[in-house]
Amino acid sequence: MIPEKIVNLQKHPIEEINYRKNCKAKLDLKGALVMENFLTDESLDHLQSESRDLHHLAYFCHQNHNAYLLEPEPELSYEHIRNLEQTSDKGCVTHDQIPLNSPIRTLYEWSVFQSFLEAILSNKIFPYTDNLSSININYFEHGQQLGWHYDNASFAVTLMVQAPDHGGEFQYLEHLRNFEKSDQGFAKTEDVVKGRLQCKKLNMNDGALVLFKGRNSLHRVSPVTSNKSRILVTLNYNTEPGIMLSELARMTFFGRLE
Ligand SMILES: O=C(O)CCC(=O)C(=O)O
Ligand SMILES: [Fe+2]
Repeated sequence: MIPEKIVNLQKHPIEEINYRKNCKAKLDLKGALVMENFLTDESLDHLQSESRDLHHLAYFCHQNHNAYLLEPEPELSYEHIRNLEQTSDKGCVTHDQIPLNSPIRTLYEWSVFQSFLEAILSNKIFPYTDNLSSININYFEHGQQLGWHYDNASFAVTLMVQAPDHGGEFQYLEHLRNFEKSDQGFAKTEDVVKGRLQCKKLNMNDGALVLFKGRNSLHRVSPVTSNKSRILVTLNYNTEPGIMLSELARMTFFGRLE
């Protein structure tokens, strides 16, 4: 499929300078940008059947972590928000398992799409150099979730392939910590995790592209409560060339190194 047939360019003219400026302004203001109907019907159909076909290859992992995705701080108790354990479980299909003719590969590599991302993120972007990490298809089945966390990366790019019928909500609250200034934002982080501070919700339907700045925004995917699973592609880029995902992360999420 040629790239011009993958993206709904009538609705999202990602080549246009003014459209790019508009998207950048929204992302900078809100820390998140949901572009509904980013995919054409044709490429969404293709991607939905492809990801259902690949489901049997998914590696499912269950993981406990804290919101800061760091080793526990021994000076603090287990109940302290810095150490408090969150649960994540999901399945993952890796880049090397995605067919060469898949529209998500074409999109990921398309120079226009990359320059659109670079323009709105104000950064150069590069793929991972290991063969597993650049494009991942993630599956959240009934009861599965992603626990509260802050991202290590400064931005995330995702494509919603199949939204669940119930649960599996993307919940977040922005500017809760300041990573750059080493402010860990313990009090507000704890308030959100314990449900004392109301978080926001990002609605995303099948075919939506989502850009999210998750380094200082606490976020999670709540447990899926329908039998229809949540299927979401992450399009992973780095701001520097030549980066591999760490061996620990590859073993955790993919169950192998290559
Ligand atoms: O599944 C999502 O929508 C977000 C995933 C996420 O937050 C992450 O991979 O860090
Ligand atoms: Fe995240």
